[in-house]
Amino acid sequence: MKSVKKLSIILGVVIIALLAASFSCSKKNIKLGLAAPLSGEQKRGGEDVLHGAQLAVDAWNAKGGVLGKPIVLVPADDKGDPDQALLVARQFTNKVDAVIGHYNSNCTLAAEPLYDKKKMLMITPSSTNPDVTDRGYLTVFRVCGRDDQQGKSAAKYVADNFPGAKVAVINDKSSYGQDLANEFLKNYEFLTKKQSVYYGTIERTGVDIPSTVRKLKETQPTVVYFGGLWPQGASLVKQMRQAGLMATFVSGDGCYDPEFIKQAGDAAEGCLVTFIPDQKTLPTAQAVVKEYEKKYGDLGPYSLYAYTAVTVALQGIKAAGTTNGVDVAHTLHKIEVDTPFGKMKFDAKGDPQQSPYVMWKVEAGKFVEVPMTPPAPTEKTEEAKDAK
Ligand code: ABU
Repeated sequence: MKSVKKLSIILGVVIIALLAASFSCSKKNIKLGLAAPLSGEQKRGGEDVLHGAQLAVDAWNAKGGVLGKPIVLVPADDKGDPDQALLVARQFTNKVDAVIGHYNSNCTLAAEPLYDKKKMLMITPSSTNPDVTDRGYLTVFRVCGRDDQQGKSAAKYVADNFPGAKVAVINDKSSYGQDLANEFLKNYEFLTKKQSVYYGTIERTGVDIPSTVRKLKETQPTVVYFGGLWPQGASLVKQMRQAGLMATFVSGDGCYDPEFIKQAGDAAEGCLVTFIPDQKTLPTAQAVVKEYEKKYGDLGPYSLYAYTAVTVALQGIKAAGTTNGVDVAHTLHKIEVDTPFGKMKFDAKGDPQQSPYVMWKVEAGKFVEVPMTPPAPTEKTEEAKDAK
């Protein structure tokens, strides 16, 4: 009797496995969901990643797809809103094989618990909030850097280049803006042993920017660090200048966008933002950049990252021989993927092992890369000098 029961359990397991295998074999194509703000004030950023992702899908399809099947990109507009992002995640569940996105950190953070529950592969091209991967979800990856890295780079730049500065810090209350501003401040205070003269927030609607500018004027900062995206960053610096506040405006990747310069106009001149070194000059990116520009025009800040996220997902699926999220995730932790940024390998959290940040400055209406100051000599170096 016992052995009959055992046999029926084994048979049941085999049938389920066969059904799952036949389902996966019967799928006509491999679907990648693409979640980004495709409408509203962040539409441009969303379209950048949509175009980058589509270009990568087209390149893979031209070579026969993956696992012998064509790849289809399924775009969904999360409007840059966490509630909408969760709805998109629900729509994607059991309908796509992996997710490229989300664009905003607050959207990624809202949606990723569901992807984790369903063990779906999710690769964000642009969400830089550390929690995205610090939460430890196996199937969650990102291909860009983190705000603890860029906040530290910005703090070092300000400490080195603006000695004796009076620093004010503003964030846009989003997971991205808040965390980036805090990372900047934490590192700035550590490096200079000085505190900020003002810490404030603004709404993403921008409704309270005038009152924030008034408060800033009262404290007369010489540097204003802003954690947030380009629409609010442009409004803030524009209104600061209109009010006669000439403090140097410093921000992060969220303001590294041609729209920031366009919307801020003359007020953008001299503004500083952290982002990666020039992507367009990377030898490994030349062919993709050329193809992108031919098809879609200027490369957006996160277009190449979206191309990379698709490449990583498909390379993982190919190497694992399956779309099963857990298997693909384990595979991605073992392999090295050829991307436009060069060979990409992931750490235990799902972050790329390398993601350098540099400072960019707006000069004559364009972002120009600023050489970062070389690291200060170590004590050992000083001793070595003394010994000579
Ligand atoms: N990294 C800036 C844009 C997206 C985000 O992290 O919210």
